[in-house]
Amino acid sequence: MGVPFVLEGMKSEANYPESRVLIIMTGGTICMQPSADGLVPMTGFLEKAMAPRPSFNDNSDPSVKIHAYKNGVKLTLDSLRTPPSAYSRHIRYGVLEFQPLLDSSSISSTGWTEIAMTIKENYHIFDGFVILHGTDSLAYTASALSFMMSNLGKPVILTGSQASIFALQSDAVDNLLGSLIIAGTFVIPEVCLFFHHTLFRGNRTTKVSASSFEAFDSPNCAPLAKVTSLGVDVNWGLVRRPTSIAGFQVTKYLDTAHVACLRIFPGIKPEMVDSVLRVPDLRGLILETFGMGNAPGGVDGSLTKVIRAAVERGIVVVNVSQCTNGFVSPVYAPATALGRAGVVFGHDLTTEAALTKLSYLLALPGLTYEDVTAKMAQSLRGEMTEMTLPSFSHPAGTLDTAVNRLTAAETAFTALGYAIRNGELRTVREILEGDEFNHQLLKRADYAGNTVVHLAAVGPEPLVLRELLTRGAGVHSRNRAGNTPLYLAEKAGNAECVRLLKEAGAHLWLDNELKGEGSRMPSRGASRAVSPDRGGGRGAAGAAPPSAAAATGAAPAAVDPKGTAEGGSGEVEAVVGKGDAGRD
Ligand code: ASN
Repeated sequence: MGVPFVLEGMKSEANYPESRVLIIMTGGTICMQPSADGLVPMTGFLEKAMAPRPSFNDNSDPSVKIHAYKNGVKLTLDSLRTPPSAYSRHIRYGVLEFQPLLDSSSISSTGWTEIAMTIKENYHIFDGFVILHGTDSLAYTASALSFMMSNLGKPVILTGSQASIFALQSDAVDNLLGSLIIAGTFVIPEVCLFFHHTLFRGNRTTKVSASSFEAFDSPNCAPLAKVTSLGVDVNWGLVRRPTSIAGFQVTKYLDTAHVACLRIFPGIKPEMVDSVLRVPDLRGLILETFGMGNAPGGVDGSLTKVIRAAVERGIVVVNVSQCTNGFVSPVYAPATALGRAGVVFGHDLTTEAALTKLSYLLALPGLTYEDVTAKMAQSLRGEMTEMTLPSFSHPAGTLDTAVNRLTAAETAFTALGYAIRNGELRTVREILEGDEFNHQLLKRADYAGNTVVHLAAVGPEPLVLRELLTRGAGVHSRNRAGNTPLYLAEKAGNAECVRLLKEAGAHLWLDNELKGEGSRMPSRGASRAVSPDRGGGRGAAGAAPPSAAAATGAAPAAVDPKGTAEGGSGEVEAVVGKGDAGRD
C-alpha cells in the first residue's frame, strides 16, 4: 500500500475521533469498467470499490448513515470509515455520485458549478472534500474551482487515477486514500490536486503524462505536501490562507463561452489569429507563445496589428508560455511588441489557470476591461508567482543556526501570547512584522493546542483578533480539548470576538441533524453540545476552561519553550491534534 501511515487491518479503538469527509464522484477512469464501447464510468463506488477494501473500511457499525445536501434536498448516505491513521483518527466518509458520471473530457462549466455548489451546501457539515474526477481535464477543474471559491477554510482535494480501481495494478487506492487522509487530517484551506503521493496547489497543475502514474506536475510551484514513509510532510510555509474577514463564498458561473485559447506556431498566419479574434461575442483570448512570451511579428508586424485591433475592440488577450516551466515577460522585442499592442502578461500561469481565471473574471459583475486586465496580472489564489518577493534572509544550514532560529521563533510566540493576553495591539503588530517567520507564529500552538486565535478569542481586545485574522490566521483550529476559538469566545462572553469570528467564517460543530446516528465520536473531555473534531485527538487535555482567564491563563507561560511537552514541539504544522489554522 502506498500510503504508509494507515496500518491496514489495524484494530480500531473506539475512542479515536472521527473526521468527516464528503467524496464527490464525478466519474473518470478511477470508477470505470470495460464495456462494449470501451471503458465507461460505473455507479455504486462506495459499495463496489471501497467497502471490500480494508484500508477504506474498518468494518465498524455498517448502519451509520450521514447526511449530505444536493440541490437543497437532504440526502441520507451510507457511510464507511477508515481504520485509524497514524494521526490517531478515523476518516468517516460518504460518496455523493453525480448523474451521469462523466469521462472528464466532457466536463464543462456546468459541472464546475455543480461541484462548487455541492461543496457550498455541505460546507458546514464536513471537515473536508475529496472530488473524484477523470484526469484528462482535472487541472482545468482544479483551477476553475480555485477561482470560484473564495475564503475557503477547508481542504478541497481533487484526485483520480490512471488505471481503474477495479484493475489489478492501479494507482487508484493510493490516490484516493492519500486524499481522504489529508482532507480529514490537515486544515489546508486550498483547492488541491493529489496524485502519486504529492499534493499540489490545484491551479498550478498540468497533466504531463497520458499513461504514467506520475501524471501531474506543478512546474512553477513546489508541492504543498508529500506523502513519505514517515507520514505527510506538509510545506506549511506555502499553504495559503484567506486574509480578509469574510465567510466562504462561491461564484456560481464562469464565462467559458466567450474565451478561446490559441497556440502560436512557426508560420502561423495573422488571418488565422484574426479569424479566432473575430468569433462573435469573443471577450478573451489566451495566446500560448514561444519561450518568454514571443510571437512572430508577421509581415510588417501584421500579427501584432491584428492583436492590437482586437484589444481596441475590448478583447482581453493574455500571453502565457508554451514552456511548462518559467514565465513570460517583455524581455525580447517580439514580446515587447505584444505588450505595446495591449497584451497582458500572464507571468507563470498555466494555460489551464489562465483560461479559467479569465472566464471567472469575465463573469464577475461590474468589472471594467481595466479591472480584468489588472487582476489577470496579479495573483488571486496563488495561481501565479507574486512579482515582488519580500526580502528574505535564509537561515544558514548549520544545526546551530537552526536551533537558534527555532528558539527565537518560540520566544517570539511566547511574547506574542503575552501581548494578546494584555490586548497590546501595537506589540502584536511589532512582533508579527519583526519576525520573518510570522506566518509560522500564526500557526503555532501552545502545549494545550491553543493558537493565537484561541488566545485572542478570549482576550480583552477584539482589535487584536481582527489583526490576526487579516494576517491570515485561521478560525477552524481546535485545541487539544477539541474546542474552536468561537466556542471559547462564546463561553467567555466576548460578544465582539464572537461576531468577528463568525464574520470570518467560524462555526460551531453542532450535530443536531446527525443526532441518533451515533456517527461522530466526541473526543475525551469535550462538550457534547459542540462536537469536537479535529484537534481533539489522543492526548486531549480535557475541555478548555470556559472563562477567559482559564482558557488563556496558561497560554503565554505555557508555550513550551523547548518543545518537549506532551504532543511534541508545540508546532501545529505536523499533526492536526496539535491544532491548526485555516478558515472559511
Ligand atoms: N479519460 C479519463 C478521464 O479523464 C482519463 C482518466 O481519468 N485517467 O475521465
